[in-house]
Amino acid sequence: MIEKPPLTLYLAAPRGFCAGVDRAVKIVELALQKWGAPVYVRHEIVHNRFVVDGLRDKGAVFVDELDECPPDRPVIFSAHGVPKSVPAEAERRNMIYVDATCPLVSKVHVEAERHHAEGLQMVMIGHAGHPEVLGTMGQLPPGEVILVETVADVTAVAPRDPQRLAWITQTTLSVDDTAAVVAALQARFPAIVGPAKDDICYATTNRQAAVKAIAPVIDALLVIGAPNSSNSRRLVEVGRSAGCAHAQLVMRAADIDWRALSGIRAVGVTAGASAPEVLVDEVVAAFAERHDLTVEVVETAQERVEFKVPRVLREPVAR
Ligand code: 0JX
Ligand code: SF4
Repeated sequence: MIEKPPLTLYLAAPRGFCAGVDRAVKIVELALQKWGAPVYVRHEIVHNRFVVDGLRDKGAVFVDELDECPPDRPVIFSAHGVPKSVPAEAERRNMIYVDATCPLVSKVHVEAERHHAEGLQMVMIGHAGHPEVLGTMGQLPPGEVILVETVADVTAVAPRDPQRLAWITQTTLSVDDTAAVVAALQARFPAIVGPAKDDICYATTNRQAAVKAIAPVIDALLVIGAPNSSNSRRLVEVGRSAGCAHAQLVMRAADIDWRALSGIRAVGVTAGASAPEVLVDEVVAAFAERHDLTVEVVETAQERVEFKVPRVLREPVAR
């Protein structure tokens, strides 16, 4: 029998589902129980094909825009948030809708509205075209929020009044890259106001810290997550910046580039906030097939955050 090469697999903790994702998935499941299929969902409820396919099998129908939904079926808005125009349109069409926006994204929406009410224009740090950015910027009239992605973008910011400015962020950014953009904004606009640190959520922060903790001892990092998942992609970048040159984003075990991993002695595994634990199990099992595997869990924080589902889904089904 050929001996399997030894490998230590460092499993980052926390990893995978955050409280906002957990709630969003539950909302779709409860809506299907309450109203039956089909229930429409505007945008992928979270950025994970495995989760989306599972809900589709139960009767969810995923659409890009509200006008693809019939007015007589319930519609759910994804965890990433929506511009104000979306619930407004659902109300105009008399639709039943449930907003699965993560409460930590909604908190940024409220913060943006508060700055606006005080007459401040905003700079949002985020990724152009991402649904959360479209949703947050869409809380306010056009021109009220200026988007910057990088330190270099700060040079081009041309506010109405540099004395009346605030900054906000997307919740899933790189903690370190964001700190650099904030510093550039503060240097250019000393009067700018903002949150105590940033708007990056606890889950994003914790998952990045866990990757930093394992990066020095691993030869390669696998991040389980989708290519359109912002927080998952940031984990790959964080791994690389923390010294792990080989970092792969994989949707599941079948995507692993085994050739790139040949000869390694230690691998790190983590999962983005939208990746279910079953895909982590699958990846660990794939390593166990090829290696004499030792699994070490490296826990850098414990998470006890939970969010309630909206009241309409906590009420008993009318018979
Ligand atoms: O692309 P994101 O990281 O914002 O979304 P994803 O992967 O669906 O993660 C969970 C939802 C996060 C909202 O903040
Ligand atoms: Fe909410 Fe953070 Fe999860 Fe996004 S990543 S859904 S902001 S907890």
